[in-house]
Amino acid sequence: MHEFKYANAEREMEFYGYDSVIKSHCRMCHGGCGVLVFVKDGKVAKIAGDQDCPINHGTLCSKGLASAQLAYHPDRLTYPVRRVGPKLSGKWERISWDEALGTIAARILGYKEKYGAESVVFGYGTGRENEAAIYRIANLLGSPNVLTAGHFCYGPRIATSIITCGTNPIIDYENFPKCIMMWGNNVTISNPDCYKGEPFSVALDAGAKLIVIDPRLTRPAARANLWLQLRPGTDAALALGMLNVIVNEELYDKDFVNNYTYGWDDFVKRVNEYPLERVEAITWVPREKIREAARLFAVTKPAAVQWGVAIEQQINCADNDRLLMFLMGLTGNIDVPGGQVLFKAPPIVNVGRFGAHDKLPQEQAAKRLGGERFRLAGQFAIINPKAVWDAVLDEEPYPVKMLFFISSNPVLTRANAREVYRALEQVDFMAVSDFFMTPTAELADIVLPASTWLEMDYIGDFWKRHGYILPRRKVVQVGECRSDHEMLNDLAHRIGQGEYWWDSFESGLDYILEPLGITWQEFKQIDYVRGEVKYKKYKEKGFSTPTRKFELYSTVLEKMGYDPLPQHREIPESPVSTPDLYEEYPYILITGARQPGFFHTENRQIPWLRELHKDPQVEIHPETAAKEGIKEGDWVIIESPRGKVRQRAKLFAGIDPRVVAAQHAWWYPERKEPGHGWDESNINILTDNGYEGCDPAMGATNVRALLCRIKLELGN
Ligand SMILES: Nc1nc2c(c(=O)[nH]1)N[C@H]1C(S)=C(S)[C@@H](COP(=O)(O)OP(=O)(O)OC[C@H]3O[C@@H](n4cnc5c(=O)[nH]c(N)nc54)[C@H](O)[C@@H]3O)O[C@H]1N2
Ligand SMILES: Nc1nc2c(c(=O)[nH]1)N[C@H]1C(S)=C(S)[C@@H](COP(=O)(O)OP(=O)(O)OC[C@H]3O[C@@H](n4cnc5c(=O)[nH]c(N)nc54)[C@H](O)[C@@H]3O)O[C@H]1N2
Ligand code: SF4
Ligand SMILES: [Mo]
Repeated sequence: MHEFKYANAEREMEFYGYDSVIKSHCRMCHGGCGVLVFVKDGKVAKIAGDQDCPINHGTLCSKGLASAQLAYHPDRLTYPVRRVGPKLSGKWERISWDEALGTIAARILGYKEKYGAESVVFGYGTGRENEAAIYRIANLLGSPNVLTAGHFCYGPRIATSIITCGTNPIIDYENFPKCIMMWGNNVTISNPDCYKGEPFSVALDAGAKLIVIDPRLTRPAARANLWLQLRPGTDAALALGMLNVIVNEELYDKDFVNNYTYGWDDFVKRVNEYPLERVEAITWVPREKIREAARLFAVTKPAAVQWGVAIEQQINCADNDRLLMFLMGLTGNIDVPGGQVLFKAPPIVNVGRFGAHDKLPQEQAAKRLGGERFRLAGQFAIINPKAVWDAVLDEEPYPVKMLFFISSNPVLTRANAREVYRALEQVDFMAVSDFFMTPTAELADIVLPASTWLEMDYIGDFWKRHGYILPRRKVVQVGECRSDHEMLNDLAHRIGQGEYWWDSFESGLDYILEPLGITWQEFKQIDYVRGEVKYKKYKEKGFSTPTRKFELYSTVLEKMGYDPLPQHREIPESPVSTPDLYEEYPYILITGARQPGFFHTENRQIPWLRELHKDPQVEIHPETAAKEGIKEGDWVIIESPRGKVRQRAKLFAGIDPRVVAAQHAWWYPERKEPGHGWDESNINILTDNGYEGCDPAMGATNVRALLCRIKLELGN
């Protein structure tokens, strides 16, 4: 048994009669928190935070604590099933893994033969740590089409940081930033990607100044030195305004600018197109506040930008990401202690190499759906979801015949949900791997039961950029559930990829660890491995970009035919771009701000977590509510030109009266009829996915700022 620091562990073991305690790493969200899992009679009895873990230092969130309620949920799928009868008939029969994977393999090979490998689309959800195996099977098959949330989540941060400075700059909380600018993010709730809320809170307690850029008064905004309540979707203009101040007041790091950047003069011309009067008019933020924020951020060292997904789910996605990197770079905060570090991963086979991207033939890569339109995305193997729905529904530019979703619920999480639903109803064959029979899984032909994090061995945080890898250790087995990696390893053998896979997936873990010189069994014995920590690496080698400089003027975007400098584009549906529509739909709708107990569509059936959020809620300013005759708790109809849904009013003075904020990903697993009310409160019924409204380089769909109207539901 491992040595562990947990004050009550031994007493609890004795008092409750636990049989064992196993160290592992949670993955109820993007994962990473160290846990101690107490086991009794072969079942998980309790989960506690591991104080030795450098990621969470013993803290856990509600989702991590409730993990066992997911693992042992009575509705959980514990064996493979095949649909009998038409879609939504609700009739399923139990089949063996052999039959399930045999059928899926035969379909894959059949479609490949008849329509080409590109007619088979794999899809995965966010950060479930199965992407390396999914890309591996797709690339070896010859399909360039892996559908993810990468067009509007995290993928843009990776793509834009690679073309700007070589990798994603991660905040060095260990060395205490003295100023944090939290931008379109709420890390203490979301704990996303490479970040957890705990080190952020510790940095604030240690005295860091805080600037928050958010249209809503979040908890961090309430304790911030400055809160900039911008008009949703105007982040690019705001960042350009701040950069204008930093440039014209000469608050930038001159050594960095002179020696390590590319395109300064052009960049200065561009920021001068954004004087603060113009920026104030676009963003609704008073110019004095913009100036104050720019100064505070630029003069306090070290400083860091805690950025989030809100800046990516917009038409200015890639430019927003680059602008925030410019704020980090020009103030001298890249690769310095307490700033934003280009961390090195431990020497392992990384996600990209494991994903076998080099095995995808060029002529197949050229067929990537949407790759010609969204060229930056295409280069990073990311596709826009609408391109998949079009290929299913209209067979344009070629037919897609099979969808295989492994940890994704696109009926609720992708824009224009009715179109998504139509595509899933119509596709020739669909397989899903999930924990539950979700509204997406219900449209499948075969559904496979997936293991939770408590039921698998894996290398946690293997895809992240913070420099750590952590062993996730299998604690229990539930039914016939299999991890996605084991399932794909088996499937790969059945479609002729055996030579690239392993007899058992444990050897796949050994393969990942090979460059480190250890095996999985050895890795399992240690707490974590961290890559070498070194600052200012660019001083020796430059940045890993075509010019070896920090690219303010992007030579990569220029080559792809895009504007090499960032700009503000007005969002497609707004008081400015569609004034007539604004008369009919007089509020700006933002969607998806995270809730602590849920992870997108997940956890609405988990008792402790549903207790935290019983119904979907839409935040409305009290003045707006009064104008519309809406009271706290009323059911409200929210409507956009695409459709309408219902959520409950939450009166909230921390939002601008011209803006409302609805929750995303709602369905009702407690309702037993097929569909589980998937279209009743699902905000993606309202969002649009038209190509014109997407970011031109990344194909990011705009789900953060659209127009809507609200009214009291009759019968309240
Ligand atoms: N309107 C609006 N829409 C949004 C957003 C928004 O802010 N607003 N946010 C978007 C963002 S950022 C993202 S990343 C996407 C997320 O979109 P998705 O990743 O599609 O999110 P989920 O709907 O949670 O889908 C995960 C499904 O996989 C299952 N699952 C969980 N873990 C595993 C596993 O290990 N293996 C398998 N096989 N199944 C598993 C869960 O039960 C669930 O049904 O949603 C996006 N949609
Ligand atoms: N509990 C929980 N945790 C999660 C998730 C979850 O569903 N539940 N999802 C995970 C995923 S996949 C992701 S991507 C992350 C996302 O996590 P974060 O990056 O923290 O993003 P959100 O909470 O979606 O939004 C952050 C803030 O952006 C604000 N915002 C909305 N529109 C705009 C805008 O136009 N500009 C600016 N500047 N701000 C705006 C919202 O008001 C909100 O407070 O969370 C991850 N963690
Ligand atoms: S933040 Fe994520 S990894 Fe940490 S306990 Fe919560 S769900 Fe688990
Ligand atoms: Mo995401």
